[in-house]
Amino acid sequence: MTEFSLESFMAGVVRRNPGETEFHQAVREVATDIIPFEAKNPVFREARIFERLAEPDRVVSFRVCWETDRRRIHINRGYRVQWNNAIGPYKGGLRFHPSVNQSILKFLAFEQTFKNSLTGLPIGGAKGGSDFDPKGRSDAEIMRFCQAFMTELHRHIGPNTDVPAGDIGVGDREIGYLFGQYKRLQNAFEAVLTGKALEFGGSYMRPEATGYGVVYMMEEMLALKNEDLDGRTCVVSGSGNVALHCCQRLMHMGAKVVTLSDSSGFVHDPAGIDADKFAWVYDLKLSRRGRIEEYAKEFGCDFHAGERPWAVPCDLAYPCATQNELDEPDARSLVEGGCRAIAEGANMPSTPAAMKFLAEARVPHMPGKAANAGGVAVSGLEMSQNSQRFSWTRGEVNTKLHDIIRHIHEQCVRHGEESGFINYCRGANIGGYTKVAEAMLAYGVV
Ligand code: NDP
Ligand code: 2IT
Repeated sequence: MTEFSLESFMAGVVRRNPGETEFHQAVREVATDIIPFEAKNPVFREARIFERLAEPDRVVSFRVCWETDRRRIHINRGYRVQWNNAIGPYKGGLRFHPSVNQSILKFLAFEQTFKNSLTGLPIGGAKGGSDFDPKGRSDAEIMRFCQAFMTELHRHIGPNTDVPAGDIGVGDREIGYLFGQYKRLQNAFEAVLTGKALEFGGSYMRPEATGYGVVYMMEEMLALKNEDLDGRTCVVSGSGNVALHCCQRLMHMGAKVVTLSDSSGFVHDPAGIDADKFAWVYDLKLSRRGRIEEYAKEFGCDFHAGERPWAVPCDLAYPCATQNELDEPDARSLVEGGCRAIAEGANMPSTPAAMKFLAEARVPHMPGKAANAGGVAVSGLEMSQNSQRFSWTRGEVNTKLHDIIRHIHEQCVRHGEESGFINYCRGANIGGYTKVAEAMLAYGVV
């Protein structure tokens, strides 16, 4: 075997994917654990499995042309990155945000492959989206954009090929428009998207699944130390689907959530968010699409413009907004403020320096690919229900979600244990890799 080191491998990744910094970051983070793992498992190394996993099956990019209400023509770029379908049809969300580019979608599709494997369900990894900015757009504009986007995307997806869902900027409204257009183009009612409304094939618990799953995961992490959530002070970032359902479940469990944020800043409510405040902010963010600053005005607490919430003292932290929102100084502030565990609702919210600091400080830190897998897991359950043309009750889906999170936690513990500390990030990487690698080995050289 030729010499194969992390640095020589990464030099190749950087050369072949110039300028794609988020993608480099995600690959390096996984490679740091998988290259030594493959060295101990030469059958994978000889088949060059991880090197194959660092290349997507394909990247599709396309023009999306649409008209505003004032009949101005806009041109956006759409993408679908189909990373790996070794263990099931491509599966992963669609993100509509002005920052979307190929690097961000490649990092997300790569991560999704490991996450989906950890769920134990038969789903491969993908991600897609557009640099379209939904902020300030009317419902009619959103509809026209979604229809234009699906008019091209539909030829690349299918219930046994690739099943998209939501992510940043894509919620139930967008999934409705996207599904309506697919159905019209295909002349078939096929389960090609998840996150659908209950009336047309959606699953109970899908809206809640990601945020609730993050909290179920934290409960597993605490249970290992004979602790629970009751009375814990929690810092949450973001105020979208994931952050708000995380907040809701924490409230149910008797924990106190003291922050929420958006891209303009964060609110600090030392009294904690209660049921009435929660109902108000849920409507503000998910129906009225307002700014989090309005929460501070409504409830008379502080708004910190342009800042992130990590300096607020807490017991537990949940980054639920976006990638690289928690850097090393933030991690330091968290630990100094008393934070004793972190579960990530967002994908790759911690920078490499923050991850290193947290590992050295031995803070239990569950990475997004494990902690937020409840969302895609219930998407997988939505696919199962659609295949059966049947739906499970809320309680049935919730029990399955709980079991899946427990199973993911067990895998992370099994593969991440190191002298009295659990390196959850390593556990998630190795646990997620193994099933995909075994399947790829079985297929031969493809
Ligand atoms: P939403 O669009 O519902 O909410 C996104 C939230 O993050 C908003 O509060 C938004 O603020 C904030 N945000 C977005 N971009 C930035 C940015 N560049 N800087 C600061 N804040 C930002 O998305 P979701 O809640 O669905 O997604 C949040 C995270 O969770 C993402 O990382 C996503 O990939 C991940 N995730 C989502 C899953 C799902 O099922 N939806 C499943 C698993 C992971 P603003 O309104 O100002 O833009
Ligand atoms: O990052 C994610 O796991 C998601 N956005 C959800 C993907 C899905 O297919 O439900």
